[in-house]
Amino acid sequence: MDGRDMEMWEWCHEIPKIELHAHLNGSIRDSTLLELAKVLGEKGVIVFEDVAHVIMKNGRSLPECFKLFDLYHILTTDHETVARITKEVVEDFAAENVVYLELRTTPKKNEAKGMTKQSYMKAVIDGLRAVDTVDVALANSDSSTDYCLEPSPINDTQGRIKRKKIYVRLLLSIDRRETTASAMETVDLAMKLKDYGVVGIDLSGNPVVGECQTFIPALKHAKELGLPLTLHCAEIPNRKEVQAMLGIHPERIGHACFIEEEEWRRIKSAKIPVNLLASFIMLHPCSKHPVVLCTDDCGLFSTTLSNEYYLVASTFGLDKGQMFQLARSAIEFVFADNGVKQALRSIFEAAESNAI
Ligand code: 6MZ
Repeated sequence: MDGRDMEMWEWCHEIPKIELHAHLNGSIRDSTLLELAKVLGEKGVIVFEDVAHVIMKNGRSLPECFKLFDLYHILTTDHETVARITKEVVEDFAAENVVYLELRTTPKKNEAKGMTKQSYMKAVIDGLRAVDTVDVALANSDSSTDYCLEPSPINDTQGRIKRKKIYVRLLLSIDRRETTASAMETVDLAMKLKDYGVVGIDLSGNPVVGECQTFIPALKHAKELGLPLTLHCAEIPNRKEVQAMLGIHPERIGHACFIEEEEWRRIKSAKIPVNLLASFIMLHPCSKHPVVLCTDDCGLFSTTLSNEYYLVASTFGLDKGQMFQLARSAIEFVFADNGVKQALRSIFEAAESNAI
């Protein structure tokens, strides 16, 4: 990287950013995964050496990613670990100046560990409460049970009070492997947890698995309850499914790698925002269609949101003004309420004169 590239890389780190597509278990630090694998290796549950080199590998195919998720889920089966990874993931995003994070995760049942979907989510919320390197603004600001966790301030090296603040909202994911009943349970749980910052439903999982008629009823149920939807759409070619998904009018879609001309017309005329990673960018980031840059799985893909911004800036030759506008435009597509949107507008406004 030459000096100019380095300056742009640092600038991408410094500007405020909004992350709308991050999977909890895909965002775990490698160091944490290795530590968890070591413990399970010592207990004889896994062979540490086999797992360590899989964790550290770079450049994975999509099927390899889904094999790896099965491993991650073995490493993160208990409530304490779920709380720990949540805390770390939020702290990592805040450290690179993400000011609003919509973190998605699949509520999991694990009878052997006494885990229900609800207790899994309680562990996630406990993890958010345990964050101590930044202030976390949780829950909807207009809700009666709103709380903003503001631990006592810390000092920087010059003794000035300096704390970052991050707004965090949660999306509950339905895994494509689930039954309709299990998917319905997730939607009902999301409604129950609205006061704890749950703002919508995601559909994700291995795109070669599952049939849309299994999960469409649960997605429609979410719609009827007023929960916004963000769907993994067209990660592989599947025209029938793309049409069924567009038929339920999702608020956002992710990936959109294999979309036919006619479906693009529908997506564009309905102005459905698309979440993209730099390496899978299917639309020009400055096209009129709403695009939001995201990491998806920053642990799995060994990336950061700042890095995705840098890659887009260098690939498309965008200047700071265009990149800042790209970052700011994501405000309009967050699932949080207007109070949060307004707060985010102020954050970007305050940062603009320094940034450009
Ligand atoms: C589809 C993905 C995904 O929910 O256990 N997930 N689903 N496409 C992707 N692109 C690579 N990346 C992650 O986080 C991990 C789960 O998120 C979904 C998968 O279902 C994976 O098991 P949670 O926190």
